[in-house]
This record gives sequence, structure tokens and C-alpha cells, in this order.
Amino acid sequence: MGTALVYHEDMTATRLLWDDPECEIERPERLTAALDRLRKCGLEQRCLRLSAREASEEELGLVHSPEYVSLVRETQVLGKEELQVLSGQFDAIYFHPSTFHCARLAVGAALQLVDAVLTGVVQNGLALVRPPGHHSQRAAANGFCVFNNVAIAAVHAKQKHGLHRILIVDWDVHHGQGIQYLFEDDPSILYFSWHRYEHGRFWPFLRESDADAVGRGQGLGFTVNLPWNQVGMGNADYVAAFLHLLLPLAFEFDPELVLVSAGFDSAIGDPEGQMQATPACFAHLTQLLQVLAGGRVCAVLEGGYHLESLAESVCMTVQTLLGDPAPPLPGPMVPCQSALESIQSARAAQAPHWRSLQLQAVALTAPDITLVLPPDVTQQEGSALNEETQAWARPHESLAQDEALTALGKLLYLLDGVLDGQVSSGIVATPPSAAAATLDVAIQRGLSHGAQRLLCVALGQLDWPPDLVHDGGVSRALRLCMYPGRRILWLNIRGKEAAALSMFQVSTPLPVLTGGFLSCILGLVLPLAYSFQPDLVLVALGPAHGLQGPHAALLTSMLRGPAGGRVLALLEEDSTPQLAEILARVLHGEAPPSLGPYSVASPEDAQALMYLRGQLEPQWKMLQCRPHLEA
Ligand code: X5A
Ligand code: ZN
Repeated sequence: MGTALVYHEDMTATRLLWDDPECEIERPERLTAALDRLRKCGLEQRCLRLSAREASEEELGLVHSPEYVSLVRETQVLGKEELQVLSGQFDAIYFHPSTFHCARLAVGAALQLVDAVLTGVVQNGLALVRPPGHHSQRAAANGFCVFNNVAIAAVHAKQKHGLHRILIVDWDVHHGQGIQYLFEDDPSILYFSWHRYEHGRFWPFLRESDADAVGRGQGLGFTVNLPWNQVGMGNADYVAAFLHLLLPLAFEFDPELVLVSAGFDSAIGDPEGQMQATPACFAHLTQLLQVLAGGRVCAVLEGGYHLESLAESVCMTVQTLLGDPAPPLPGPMVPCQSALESIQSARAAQAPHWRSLQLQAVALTAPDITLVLPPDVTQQEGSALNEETQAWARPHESLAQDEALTALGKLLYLLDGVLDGQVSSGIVATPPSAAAATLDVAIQRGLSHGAQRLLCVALGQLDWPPDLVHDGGVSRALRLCMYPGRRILWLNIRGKEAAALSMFQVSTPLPVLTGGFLSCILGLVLPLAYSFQPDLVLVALGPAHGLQGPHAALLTSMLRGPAGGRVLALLEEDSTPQLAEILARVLHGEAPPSLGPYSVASPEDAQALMYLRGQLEPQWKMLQCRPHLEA
């Protein structure tokens, strides 16, 4: 199933006919720049091209008043002076004789996209539209927006397709107050918006854009605002907002469809947003949303005024919708204090309404939680690391049998393919008895063949390093972990133990319930992975891993993010063919199956998670979801 690209050239017609410095940035070149770039990158050709239709007046009426629709209809015959006078009655709006036609195409494009996705013609898609929609209200144009494209699409999805839960993610840098007003009391639509706010000093200057606006009546908790109080928010801030705020709620909500108010004025270079997130960040945001709703994601263009940044961000979004892995994010992944304050205040405002934010440990200290301090091996023979890595290629007893050797051969072949960039990911099945040794060789080989940082997520009975005491002292493997180069992050998910042997060796229990598993992924595994920025991830499902298929698929799928898609999955030969198939699918960019109804984490799992986060937060900054307390 593919990706739809919905567009119509007519939408380049509407434009500003007089002088207005506030409105001049919303111009036709926004669409042509995005489309040209999609063509140049060969992405347009990979999509199912749909030509936008006009929405009917009945469809506009799903959200707008008949009087307002008539008012906009009548602008078609007005002269320039009259258009200017009428435009002046709204905030940041211009009308053009073609505006009504364009705005109906914009709504029609969003509806066509939703229809194509919900009838199974495509898996997901993007509607490239003008004018944008998210500021528009029942009876008012606002902020370049005439009809509320995404809001109409949401109501349509409920009415025509019988959906019950729709998530709207508004990553535009402005608050989509129009969407908020329309669905404030509606629990079937979860609306998330982050926006430049600066304590209310940024357009549209609304008190109700703050984090404490959470909806009303039945809709309490279904409006989620994340106000940014400083400019300059970057990749780490955006990813942290998804991991620690949006995604916990989204998984608990369990949407049937994700609509994205995809504004790219939140990207670097945009004159409105003044933010720092690079275009690649939108690939990650998209990928993080694709694990929801069985991958049914409909993105609809909103803002985005820096043509270069807009075009590149649109390409990143479409490329990810097509299933390609997201490119690695550049620079250190450390959210800023102001972002953490915002995330923390939004979490606090939402906590009364969401079980996923209420993780309470049974007690602050627990007997079965141990912290083992790292032995002081960091100084030892650091320079010999490379040599030592090579020397590790010694025969393993368990690899002596033929099947084991064959499996190992496949693994090394795949590993080289991944590290050379010929393939992005792979799956290897090993005889159960050889699982540990195979993983051991994979790690050595990965490190000696060009991986700078290797993340190993091991489930079940897989120990590494396999021999902690060796050569009468600390093993070579442990020294690799402790080496100042910090090249391996080892995360073991199994058993009962929560322990941080060092910041590079972490054990956590396998959570028993879906809620616990989700908070482990969102609250521990992905923050560690995004902080570490590995260039290769090994996911090893060892003996007795105890992981359900959908959980394994979700974990594997989400670990593609931090490693530029370079994931090698190791499973046991006697795993079910369904497990291998599902992992192959997600590694190809398909959506993991949905996890079904949410169940809250067990107190023990919550406790293990809290403990580990507390231990590791100072080192791995993406784990943070609250600012440091001033001394
Ligand atoms: C869709 C959008 C912004 C309006 C800004 C007015 N509108 N200053 O990005
Ligand atoms: Zn905007």
C-alpha cells in the first residue's frame, strides 16, 4: 500500500493583491517550491498522484456556518478595493477572486486523502494545499486560513467512515486555535498542538493557547497544548515532546486515524517560527506517528514560509511516508531547559486525564532494585581497543555446528551490507544454542567494520559481555563497554532486575502489561537511543524473550528512528514464521499492528522505570522530561 500526493495547480492562484507585510509570506511559490523539490528528489514519482477536487458546500458546512460560506463565496466577484476592505475585518487575512475556489480545493484535497486512506487505496499521504486551514473558525477566516481543511476532514472521517477516535497532530509553529475551538468538548478528537507562545507575546496572543487549556466538558484532556516560551527549539526538543507528551497520550487514546496539520514554519530558517529543527526532524516526527492507527497518517500542509526549508521538510515527510528510514539527526540530542519546562507543565496539566501520565511507583525504594557501581576500568589500556576488538574474533564453541556457522555467515554478510550502506536493515535467525555467541560476534564485527556507536537491545536470556571475569581481571568485553570512546550501549530487557551497571549497561525488567511496555519504550529505550545516536542497532530476541509479536514489532519499528534505519534483528530459528514476517515488514517501513486497548503499567514496572530514569537521566539527556531544579 502506497502514499498519496494530493494536489491541484489551481491552488497557486490565490495571492495578495496589495501591500501587507504580515500576509505577503503566504505566496503561491510555497506550493511550487515544494512540488518541484518532490520531483527533483524522485519522490513525486513514487506516490499515487491524486488531483484535488473542490469540496461541496455541504462538506464546508460540516464545520462552517452557511453565512460564512456565503460570505466567502461572494468574494469571487469583488474588486480589489472591496476585497481589501473585507480582508481587513479579519486577523491576518487576504482574499483574492480565486480564494473561494482554492479554499474549496484545499478542503477537497484533504477529504480525498482521507477517503483514499480509509478505503485502503493507500496507506498514508500528503495533501499540498493553499490556503492553509488550522486558524479558520466556524464563522471566521484567520491567519491566512479560510476553511479549516483538517477539521472538516476529521468530521468527514467520523460521519462518512464511522470513525470514533481521530488524533490531530498540529506541528505548525502557530497554535491552531480554530481546530481547538471546533473540538474543545469533543472526546472523539484528540488535538495536539505545539506552538511558539513566549508567554502569550506571540501571535495569536491567546490565553487559551497555554498548557492549562485542556478542553471542556466531555472533552477534558482531549486538547493538548504545548506552548514554546522561547524561540530556537530544535530537534531534541521536538523529539522529546513526542516521546514524553504526545505519544503516551496517543497510544492510550488508540486513534483509528492520524491527521497532521503539517505546517513547516516550525523548521529552521522560517521567519515566523524562528525555530532550529532541521528538515530531517520531520522525518522522525512522521516515523513516530506511523506506529499509530495502523500507519493511517494523512498530512495536510499548513504554514511554512522559508521556501528552501519548506521544500526540504516536505520531502522528508513524504520520503518517510513512503517507508524510507529517517536520516540520522545531526548534533547532540539535548533538550533545552525552556522546552523541558513546557513539556513538564503540559504533562502536569494533562496528568489528571491520562493514566499513561500517572505512573506511580509503589514505593521510592525497593528491595529487588540494585545499583551496581561500575568498576574502575575506564583508564585501562584504552588505546588497545581496536586491536582487542579484532582479537575477539576467536572461535566460539557453540558456533562449531554447521547450522550455527551458516547462520553466522549470513549475519556477517548482512552486517557488512548494512555497514556499507547496501541495505538498511536485516533479520538473522540463529540456532537457540548459538544466540549469545552470534550476538557476540555481531557486536565485534560491527565495531571493527565501521560502526562508531552500537546500540544492542537484548531480550531474554542473552548475556553480554558473556564472561565478565576473564584473563584474571575485567573482561575485554567489559572494557569495551567502559572504554572512554563509549562505543556500545547495552540494554537488556528481561527478568526482574532493574540495574545500571554503568551508563552503558542497563538492565530493565520486561514489562508485563501493554502500558508498561509502552512506557519502557517511550520513557527509556527511545530516549537512551536518541541520546546515544547509534549508527547501528542490534535487536536480539534471545531464548525465552517472552515478547508478544506486536510488542516486538513496535520496538523494532521504533528503533529504526535513532539509527538511520540501520537495524539488525536477531531471532531464534524456532521463532514462529509470523514473528519473522512481522519484523521483516516493519524493517521495510510498514506500520506495526496496533497494540489494542491500553492497560496501565504495573506498579512494579513503573517503579523499575522511575528508578532507571533517575539513575541515567544525568547522562542521557533525552530521558529528561522536567527541568533541573535550581540549587
Ligand atoms: C497557517 C499559518 C500564520 C499566520 C501568522 C500571522 N498562519 N501573523 O502559518
Ligand atoms: Zn503557522
